[in-house]
Amino acid sequence: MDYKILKIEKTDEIAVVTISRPKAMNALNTRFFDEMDAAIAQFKKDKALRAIIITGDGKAFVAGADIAEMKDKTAEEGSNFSRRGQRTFASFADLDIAVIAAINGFALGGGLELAMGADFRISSTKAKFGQPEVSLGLIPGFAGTQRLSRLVGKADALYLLMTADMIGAADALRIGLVQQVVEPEELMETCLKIAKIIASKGPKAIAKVKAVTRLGSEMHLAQGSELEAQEFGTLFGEGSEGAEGMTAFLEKRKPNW
Ligand code: CO8
Repeated sequence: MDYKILKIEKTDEIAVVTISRPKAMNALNTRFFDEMDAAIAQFKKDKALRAIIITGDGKAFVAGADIAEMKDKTAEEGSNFSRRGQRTFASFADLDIAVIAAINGFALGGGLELAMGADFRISSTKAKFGQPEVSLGLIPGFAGTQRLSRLVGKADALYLLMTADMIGAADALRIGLVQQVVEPEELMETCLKIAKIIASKGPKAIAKVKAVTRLGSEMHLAQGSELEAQEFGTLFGEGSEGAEGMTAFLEKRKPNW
């Protein structure tokens, strides 16, 4: 695909995806979702890829869905656009490699929903977070009502969803919405460092720890624990990743995945 909004730079095992429509604060339009679907399909085929960092160009990470494009939708079109976005963000979240959001600026509405699809979020001190949809007479449509309460708990989620308050990076860290806050000039370096750490681990183990954690968090504890036991077992046996990792430890060498 000829990308017009996404800039994709791949170095070794890491892809950096920059959303670049800075004049519209990187607002998410239909073209963005087309490009994102194509990029996800490309990432799924790339067996060398170990991590993706998603960020925004300019002042914003993403300032939400494109209000100008959305304004004249009918009820049915609104629901369809919502489902479309949810599907794209779900397939992004479900990638079996690390997905890191590098939040450089405003992460509002659909932008915060995109960031919440990542495995975790690293924020610049300059970033601002919010779900301002009620100010527009709307509610989040890209699974924000669901992901936010799962990430930060119901009360903090409802506070953000009902007040449309825009919070800074320190408050986002306090409620667990982001995992680290760094100076703007250190943002990409920090994310690349984390991505490289993850890339050095067993790729199957990374895929499984992500899947079991994500799936298990929607299950009863006993069910999730059984899922863990089953997946734990798949990493053992001759030629397995676990066998190589444990042998390498005992032989005091780096594992050869
Ligand atoms: N959509 C379209 N254009 C936008 C958006 C957006 N979300 N955000 C900013 N822009 C545009 C502005 O219109 C402006 O364009 P222009 O220069 O042509 O006038 C340009 O970007 C720069 O913006 P500002 O001049 O406003 O810049 P400021 O620095 O003063 O303010 C803000 C930055 C605070 C980010 C401000 O632009 C703002 O509040 N933006 C809107 C934030 C918002 O309400 N986001 C939620 C959108 S709704 C949503 O995301 C729902 C998701 C689910 C959809 C479900 C499908 C149905």
